Amino acid sequence: MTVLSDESCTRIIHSIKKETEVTILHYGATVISWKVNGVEQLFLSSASKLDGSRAVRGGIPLVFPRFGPPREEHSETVKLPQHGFARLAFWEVLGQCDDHTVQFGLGPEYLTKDLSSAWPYNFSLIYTVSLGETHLRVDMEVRNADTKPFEFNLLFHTYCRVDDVTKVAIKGLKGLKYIDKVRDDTKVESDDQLRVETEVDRVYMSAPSTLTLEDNGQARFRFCANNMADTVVWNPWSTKAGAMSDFEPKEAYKNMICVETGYVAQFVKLNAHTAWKGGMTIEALQ
Ligand code: TA6
Repeated sequence: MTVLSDESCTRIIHSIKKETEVTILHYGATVISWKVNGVEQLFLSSASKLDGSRAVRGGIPLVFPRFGPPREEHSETVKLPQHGFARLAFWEVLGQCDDHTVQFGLGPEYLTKDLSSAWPYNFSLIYTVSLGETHLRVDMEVRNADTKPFEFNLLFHTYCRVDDVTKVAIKGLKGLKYIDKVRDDTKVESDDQLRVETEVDRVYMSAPSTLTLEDNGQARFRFCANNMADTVVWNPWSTKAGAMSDFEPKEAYKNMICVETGYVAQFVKLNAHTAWKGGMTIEALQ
């Protein structure tokens, strides 16, 4: 493997598997590209800002310490912006752990004053990105270095690239309770496979550790979660994609679907001077 870093990005390039590499933008520690055999696996909007002026629209933005918009009922995180601050900060490159793994770090000292005062805890995040022949593994360690407990959500907000979202089937969700954010309702999934024919924004709770995504009848991705509780599935469809200034080309909602592994329906409570770890592996099956 080769690891190349400049001021803005780190790239891990596979030494044997041709044209297989991952690129991580230091802003947000956002994976912005993952190629297997030269084929891009992730969606990245062509209008996405990569200069640190706003969160990246695509790749794998990191959601921490809260998921979704601020809510009055959770006073600890009510002052934070939507999806928290992890995707809005410049992370430190901690270095290479082995020849295919790089670690990034974030603590309060890397946040703007506004963000650190909105969530005034002493914490550190260690984010590990590891490239395999056909898989990408991401792991997060959350350390509470404070004298009091804190609560957090964490989510790998993964924008998968697909040929045709109307031909996608996500398997493994049957029987799970989910929050339907489009209909503002809670239901139980009755179908063997989730198909996307309109806007979808759902939080599946207590999701199994393995899910698969088929594209046009072919197995395309396998997601394996480690110590994560929930899976979010999101496609904005035409109207919402049209309303997002950083979503381009507008028709590209047909070529993406977010399958997001995380801990979002509940907060993880982390006691003082303890740590928590969770992660996800995505395997490209074609
Ligand atoms: O993970 C799904 C979601 O929470 C949706 O509700 C949707 O709005 C999306 O994330 C994108 O959020 P963003 O803040 O990146 O525009």
